[in-house]
Amino acid sequence: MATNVKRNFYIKIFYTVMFVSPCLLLPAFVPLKAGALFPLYCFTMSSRIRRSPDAGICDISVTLGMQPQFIIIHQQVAPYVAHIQLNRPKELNALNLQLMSELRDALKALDADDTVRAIVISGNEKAFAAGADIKQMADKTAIDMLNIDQFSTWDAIKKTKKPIIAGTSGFVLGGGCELAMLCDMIVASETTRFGQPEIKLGIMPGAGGTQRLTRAVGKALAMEMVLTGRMISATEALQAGLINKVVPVELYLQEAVNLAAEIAEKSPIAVKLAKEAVLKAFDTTLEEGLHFERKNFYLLFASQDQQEGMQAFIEKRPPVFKGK
Ligand code: CO8
Repeated sequence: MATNVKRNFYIKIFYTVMFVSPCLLLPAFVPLKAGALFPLYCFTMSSRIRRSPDAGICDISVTLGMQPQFIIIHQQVAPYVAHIQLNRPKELNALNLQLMSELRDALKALDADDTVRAIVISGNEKAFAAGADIKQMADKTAIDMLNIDQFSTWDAIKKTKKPIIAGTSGFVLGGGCELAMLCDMIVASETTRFGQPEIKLGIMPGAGGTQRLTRAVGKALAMEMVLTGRMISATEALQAGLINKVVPVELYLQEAVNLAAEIAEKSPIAVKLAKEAVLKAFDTTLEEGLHFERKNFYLLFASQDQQEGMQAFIEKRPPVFKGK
């Protein structure tokens, strides 16, 4: 216990130095409104790290077995909401193998954590992620790529059962766009640019870009983006159905957290089964999808949350969902 208190004290000092000092210098270099708010947000979030409502201290690095290098995990940024921040700012959060492994491990740990019901993934104001790490891939042969098998990491991320909201700003390109589309919803700042520029590198999307983008925005726009590499604005992405909302840059992260928090108030079992059913729509026939939906619907009548939700409605009070 004493060790925990001491450790949390050092963590606070660390985050204060890391985030508040740059905050004091930032107004000299960038417009005040967004630049000053982000470090402030990080500081606020860091003070909540490792805290959870039910379980007291929750140390994700213990679960992970190591301290991640390229992501930061903020616990309880809102009740039952965790936030994973991609953190290779100098490289515009280019997704190298280690970052993707850390993201996979963090998502697996949060998926198994009862104090987490929804997850936000963000980058920073300049970039959610500018794609897979080109420098790491440049000298690889086809057989190297096959043996590295990085898509098994993506497949593992896809298995996350809890809802994931991408909070995006700046560049969302290539593998970055594919990662955002792997999330369940996207809240974008008005400065966000989405694109699949792989064609300019002599390759093509490989982590779902041709499939998920086409399903989201339709053949015409997907074909144009994939074959020309043209980026689209957040407004165009909203009109095309790729994202959920566009907000001013200083609000995108908070809005993503708000959306996650709204979902986290609901029954986690119902949310999990509903997410599964919606995703089923992408890889099955209507008939099979309806059948799948019905099974999940029946299953929820075995939960205490169903009884609580309906009883609370009848008694005109807010429900208290326990995920049981
Ligand atoms: N990989 C590696 N480094 C990158 C990447 C990247 N994708 N993007 C940016 N960087 C680095 C730059 O090299 C630069 O580093 P340095 O300072 O050492 O030179 C730093 O980030 C800043 O970048 P810029 O100076 O270029 O910043 P600008 O603001 O001038 O330009 C752009 C920003 C337009 C985003 C530009 O950086 C760019 O075009 N980046 C590449 C975008 C791209 O092509 N993305 C697709 C990559 S391929 C891909 O994602 C395939 C996915 C396959 C499936 C996933 C498997 C894992």
